[in-house]
Amino acid sequence: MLVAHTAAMTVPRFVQIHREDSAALRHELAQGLLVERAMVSPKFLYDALGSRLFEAITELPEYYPTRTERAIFDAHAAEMAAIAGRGRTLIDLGAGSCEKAARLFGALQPLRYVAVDISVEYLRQTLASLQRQHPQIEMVGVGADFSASLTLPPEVGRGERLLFYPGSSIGNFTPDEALRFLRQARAAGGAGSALLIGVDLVKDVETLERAYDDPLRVTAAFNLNLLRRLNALLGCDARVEDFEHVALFDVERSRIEMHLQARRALTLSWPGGQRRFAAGERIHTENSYKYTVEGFERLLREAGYARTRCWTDPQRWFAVFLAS
Ligand code: AVI
Repeated sequence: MLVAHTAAMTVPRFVQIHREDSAALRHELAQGLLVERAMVSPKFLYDALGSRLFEAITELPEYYPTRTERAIFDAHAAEMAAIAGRGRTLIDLGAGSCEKAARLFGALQPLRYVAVDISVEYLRQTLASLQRQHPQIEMVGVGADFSASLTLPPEVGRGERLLFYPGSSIGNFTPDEALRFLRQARAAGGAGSALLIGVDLVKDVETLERAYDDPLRVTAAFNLNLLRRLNALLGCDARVEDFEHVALFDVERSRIEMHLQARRALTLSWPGGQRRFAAGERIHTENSYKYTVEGFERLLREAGYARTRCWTDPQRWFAVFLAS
């Protein structure tokens, strides 16, 4: 009996609640290309190659968010855990390699770790090896697309929940979408839950633009890879060499915008459609909003979080909020 129980505790469980609908994806891509200001959702940046390129971006000296957030967690994890409470169910939204959450296991001592990512397949190997290192933590992998709506399956269990959303992924939503997401996170957490979230802050334009247009051109490759996805998913005939990567900070909207800009006049064609681009015309591929501490606190309050704590780095480049 004891053996069976131990075995059950050391094997992660998996549940896939998101199914890819390729017809819907094709429709979404075609619609985006046909509007006046062509756009493609940033979710299409993350195929296997795109995810690897993003991992490489996080190691660039110019891309300060990852290492700045890590330093904030390293310096303040014990205090965060003391406020959030130990022994919770830690729900990692967009877990990826699970590395960020795993670094907090020592401080937070979660009873259960729920890693949510769009593909459960991506989580299988990572969770299996993480489970071996932390046999005392019950682990669940959930394949879900929470960019549209955040609903958690019953496998998450009933314990008090700490939702974890690091990396300033909230910045890839518009402020309205961010507010909706924060409200949904509150509802998904339930009574007594808390949210630990990383947010990139407004800073000088040069630092911001270099972070999204690095001299090694890794971010350019990450952005241009979207054309390969257009070809694979939509049957489009885009040529990577016909476009260039553009990343600019819009001060008024407080966001980095990434675009793919046509180097010459060209036409993109796919089964059932086509779109002409003049030289210099762009496809908008991503927004990355930058907040002030006060602005994000306001958003948290509007979403219904009554108590917030915030930690930043000495330069105030990045902030981690604990909201309950
Ligand atoms: C995932 N997300 C928070 C990144 C960001 O900074 O907005 C994506 C990214 N795009 C270009 N570089 C990194």
